[in-house]
Amino acid sequence: MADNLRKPRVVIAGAGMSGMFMGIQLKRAGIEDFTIYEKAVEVGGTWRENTYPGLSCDVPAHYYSYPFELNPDWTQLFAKGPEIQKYMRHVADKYHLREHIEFGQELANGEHDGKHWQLKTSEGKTDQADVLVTACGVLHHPSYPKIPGLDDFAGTAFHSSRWPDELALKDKRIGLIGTGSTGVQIITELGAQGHDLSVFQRTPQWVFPLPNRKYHAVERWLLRHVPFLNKAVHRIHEFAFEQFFAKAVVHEGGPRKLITRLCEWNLNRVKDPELKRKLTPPDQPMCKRMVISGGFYNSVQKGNVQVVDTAIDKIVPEGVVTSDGKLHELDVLVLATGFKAHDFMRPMELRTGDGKTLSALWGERVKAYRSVALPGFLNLFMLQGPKSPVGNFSLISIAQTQTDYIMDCIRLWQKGEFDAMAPLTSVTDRLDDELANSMDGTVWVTGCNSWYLDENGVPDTWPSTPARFRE
Ligand code: N01
Repeated sequence: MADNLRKPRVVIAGAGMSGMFMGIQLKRAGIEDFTIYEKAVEVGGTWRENTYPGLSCDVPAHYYSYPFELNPDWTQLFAKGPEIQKYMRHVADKYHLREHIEFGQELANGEHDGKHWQLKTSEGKTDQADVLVTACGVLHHPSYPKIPGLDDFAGTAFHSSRWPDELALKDKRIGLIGTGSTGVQIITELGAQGHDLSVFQRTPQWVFPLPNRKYHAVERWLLRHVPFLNKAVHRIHEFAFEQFFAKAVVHEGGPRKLITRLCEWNLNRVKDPELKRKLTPPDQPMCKRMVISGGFYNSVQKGNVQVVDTAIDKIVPEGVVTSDGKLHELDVLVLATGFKAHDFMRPMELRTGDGKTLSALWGERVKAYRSVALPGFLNLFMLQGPKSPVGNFSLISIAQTQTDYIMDCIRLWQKGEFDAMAPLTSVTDRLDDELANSMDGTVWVTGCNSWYLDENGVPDTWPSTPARFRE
């Protein structure tokens, strides 16, 4: 780093995929004065926290990879959770991130005093920073269903992201609430293993039939040894994803029609008309987050899986009672009921020098300047913030675009071109309104309830192409 450049002190909240990306970007720019505060005792975020059976990524592994650390050894098209977590730990080690991470410290609050961020963790540690970057993830606050009697259940009940270590399932009667991506992954795995499983489904979802192909040893050898092949495969996956899924969600047209036909074809593989009726969604494919699974319909057609589409009335110590009065006796109850997707870095409390708080700013609705910054909050940047393209493309490529943008800002700070920056309220509001008013034609507003929608029913997503987002 040139000697005449200022040296920033940067604090990052969260050592998941995005926080690690930010740390590596800083190191690549020669900035070593940074700390990542991580509430847990290991890196990986989502991939550390979720350990349920069947956990895998719904983005192809060769695309869900850091572009500077492509992995020729992915074993499957959609990598399983433990394999991704191993990759995250490898990246943290290889890029010497651990020496910058304070584990077991959750950043709880911060105030900008006009010059610096004054920060405090829940554990009482204090710190100071020129730049604060929040990288707390999108889907990390479990959403618990409000069902009467849930606390009275005498068996073991837990949220899908809190799967108990060494839970024995043999000969247990298992119930599962929720049929989003998580529920479908668990059902597919437990169903295939022959467990006695009752699935409590409120709304059926479309399932895109992409089998999770295993890579042959020869393919992995070629990726390891043929120059540039790994990079080419990454680019091909990126291209395919961006031209197909990313376009289909924001424009009506060929890709959306093709995806719809493939989902319908997949559903037609269900032979029993009553089961097919239960599994037929009332909305368009991709209005909710597309579930990708090659094995779900096989699992639910096995005799050990029962799909219950009668509404849940209450939970009693013995199990789940549905509105027809039937008691479904259970030993284990899995709540695959999703996440509070619009909390972002909250409950962290951030405060501007003139006393404005994050809770007040986001009181009516969450908003951000171009997904990364907030009016009044000097030198604060967010990764995966409001209106990030979480419905359009891989979170790693979003993190790449956002960390590039933040690094551009930090470079200007280093050159002394500003001391503190924040977007204007008027510009933030105008851009946010423009995005909110550009959702016509996207699939997210075609009539369904999903975690993409904010508390006002507006998609908290990016209504255009990846290229436009980067631009
Ligand atoms: O959560 P969801 P998820 N009574 O919100 C049901 C990502 N992910 O954890 O549709 C009964 O999608 C609810 O029913 P309904 C992926 O982006 C990524 O499955 O609201 N049911 C729905 O069926 C995904 O989209 C990977 O009517 C209740 C389900 O619970 C996101 O995580 C792997 C209920 C919630 O579905 C979230 O998926 C897995 C109630 N009271 C997941 N409350 C990766 O690849 C809720 N439901 C990274």
